[in-house]
Order: sequence, then structure tokens, then C-alpha cells
Amino acid sequence: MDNLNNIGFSHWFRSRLDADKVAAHAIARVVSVHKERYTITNGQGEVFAELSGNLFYTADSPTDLPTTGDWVYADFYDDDTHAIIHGVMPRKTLLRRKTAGKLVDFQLIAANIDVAFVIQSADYNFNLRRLERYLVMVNESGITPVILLSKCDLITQNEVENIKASLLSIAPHVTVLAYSSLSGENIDVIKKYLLPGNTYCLLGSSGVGKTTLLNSLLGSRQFETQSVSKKQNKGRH
Ligand SMILES: Nc1nc2c(ncn2[C@@H]2O[C@H](COP(=O)(O)OP(=O)(O)O)[C@@H](O)[C@H]2O)c(=O)[nH]1
Ligand SMILES: [Mg+2]
Repeated sequence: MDNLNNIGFSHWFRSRLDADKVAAHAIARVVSVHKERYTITNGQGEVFAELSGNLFYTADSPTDLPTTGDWVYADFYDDDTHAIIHGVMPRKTLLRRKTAGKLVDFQLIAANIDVAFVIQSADYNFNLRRLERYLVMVNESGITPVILLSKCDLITQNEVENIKASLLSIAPHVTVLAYSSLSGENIDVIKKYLLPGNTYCLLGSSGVGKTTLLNSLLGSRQFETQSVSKKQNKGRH
């Protein structure tokens, strides 16, 4: 159970376990979803997984199917190289966005996020209306937002203060932090927000510095940033 605790399996989920399902299956968390292909983990490595026929055919809507961050009941096979997902546990939070003009009303983004860092960059990208839309989505999901103003090395301290003041006018109760991955300013403050057992997400348009921030927090270049990805003509996220 220690491995599960480390990846966020808190009392909230433990107290909602289904005794019959626990007796029959292992517990795991969804790491990623690509169409019908899932990656799940029990805290020790990642395993390719598919849905059981029963779970797939009894789902009334896409919301009933697992999304990234979900806790699931699963069976592992072949030395834990493959798994089948049999059920989805109740969700503490669900981040989803409205899809315009489609049959499906909502697109699931992630489940069981505790804190969302909403990132806007201090340069051209800064836009209060867009930020408000992110905050609405986060608040509707029951997730705590923290606003991050990235690339504050590109503007003066005075400009940082002006932007902070305008942010406080639309979100008076939300923490706002200005930081720079380039100079390292306030990276240590952001790290203090990261508590063991909690789940976080980064939200923000392409190019605001999400990947660079992840690398700064990890102290490595584990993820490819935009300029590199562009050269290789890959999708950027
Ligand atoms: N000046 C400055 N540039 C940054 C900072 N963080 C990221 N960038 C640059 O912004 C661009 C987009 O960053 P990336 O992390 O790929 O953005 P993402 O699309 O949100 O993941 C890259 O060229 C980064 O080098 C920062 O703190 N200061
Ligand atoms: Mg990225």
C-alpha cells in the first residue's frame, strides 16, 4: 500500500473502496490515455492496459470510462507487462472542458487533481479573459487553483506588480506567484506547494513554459520543450 500512498491513494479513496472488487482485483492509477490504450501504474513501473469488455459496454457515457488520474480496479498479467481495467473508483475531482458543437458535451482532461497551476506568461501571452476561463473550469471541478505568472525575467518588477494587481481584481482569493525558469526566481516557492500524496496539473496555452517548469522542478531536462519539439516536428505539450 505504501507504493499507492506515494502516488496519491489517500484516505478519501481508501474509504470508498468496493470490498468485492478489492478482493478480485489490484488497485492502480491511470497515467495516460490514448484512445483505447491506457497506461496504468501501481506505483512500481507503468503497464499497458485495456478496458474489460464489460466496463466498455456498460458505460452509459464517456464520463464512465477511465481518464488520466483515475483510480481503477485492474488485473495484471504476464509478469505485469499487460493489464485489464475492470472498474473506475469514485472521483474526488474531475477536470473537464465543454466541447462545442459535438455529440459529447464534455471532454475529460484529468481526474483526482488536488491543485491546478494555471500558467500565463508575463509577455505577449498574458490575457485576463483566458485566465478567467481556466479559473472557471478549475473551480467547477472542485480543484484549488494557483496562478503562476511565468517568464517574469522578461518584464520589470513594476510590470510584475501591475499584472499581479489585475489578477487579484478577478481572483482575490487565489494565490498568484510570479516566477522564472530562466533565472530560477521563485522556483523554490513553487516547490513548497508540492506536497507528497497530492496530485497537481499544469494548465496553460502552448508556449507559456509548462514543460520548462517541469524540468526546473525536476532539476533535469526530462521533458522536451517547445523549441526542441518544433525542430523535430513533433506535437508539443
Ligand atoms: N525568458 C523565459 N523563457 C522561458 C521561460 N520558461 C520557458 N521559456 C521559453 O518558452 C518557450 C516555450 O516553453 P515550453 O516549456 O516548451 O512551453 P509549453 O508549451 O507550455 O510546454 C521555450 O522556448 C522556453 O525556453 C522563462 O522562465 N523565461
Ligand atoms: Mg510543453
